[in-house]
Amino acid sequence: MSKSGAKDSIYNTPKDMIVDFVFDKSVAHVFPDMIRRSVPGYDNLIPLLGIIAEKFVTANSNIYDLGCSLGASSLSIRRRLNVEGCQIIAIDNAEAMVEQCRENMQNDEHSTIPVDVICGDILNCNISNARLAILNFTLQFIEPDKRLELLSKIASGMNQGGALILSEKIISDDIDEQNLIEELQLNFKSANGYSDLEISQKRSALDNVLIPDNLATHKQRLLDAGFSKVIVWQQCLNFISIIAIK
Ligand code: GEK
Repeated sequence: MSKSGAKDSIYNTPKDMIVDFVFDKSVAHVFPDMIRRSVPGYDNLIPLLGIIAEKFVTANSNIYDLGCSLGASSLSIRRRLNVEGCQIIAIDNAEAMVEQCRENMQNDEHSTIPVDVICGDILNCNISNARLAILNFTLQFIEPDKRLELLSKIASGMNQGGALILSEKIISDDIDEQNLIEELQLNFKSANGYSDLEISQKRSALDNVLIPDNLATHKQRLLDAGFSKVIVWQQCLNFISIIAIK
């Protein structure tokens, strides 16, 4: 994905002050490596998005990739899908991500499905004639009190029988479960070569930025937003992915 395939070493030296995490140029540069080494199950999940798309996308409909980063989800869908008249609308509000995402789409010769890569806030975008929407690890970065409104907008703009894929980091109310699963995720990061310093500095940077919900909150909010069926189709430690069907 990233042309360079660069290794994430953003937090490997001590920082005087940890500022809130932002999706800037330095993050875009190492993003594929960063997400793969931090999110258990990510490498398994991405190719399956194409398979899920085949099930839900019908001719002449829209597919939304919300918080697209470098376009991994869009590429997976685009490479798998063979349906007339569809288009993908990929949106991210980080300019550095959008720039690299556009380049990734241009370099992808596997599909003719058009992709419109837009730099913008998903809270302000229009959703219409959708058969598939993807929120792949993006809702967790949206202010909690705006999450229901966003999901309701997606459900309203979705055709009957269409689906939202929602992937998120989750927390558990059961303290033992939370501690165990979190420890295992940290071990996953260590096993992928992150030092204790990198793990703790990144964690502090994400503290106010990535705000996870528990699974029950996700399920109820999706139903409240207008989806009729909510199915967990992948869980890997504290990272889940849900299909919500309208
Ligand atoms: C993937 N989906 O590889 N509007 C638009 N974009 C936003 C907003 C917003 N309000 N808030 C955050 N973002 C991708 C991975 S990353 C997940 C998604 C992660 C964007 C932000 O700029 C970033 O690119 C993305 O959401 C989250 O499948 O870094 O853990």
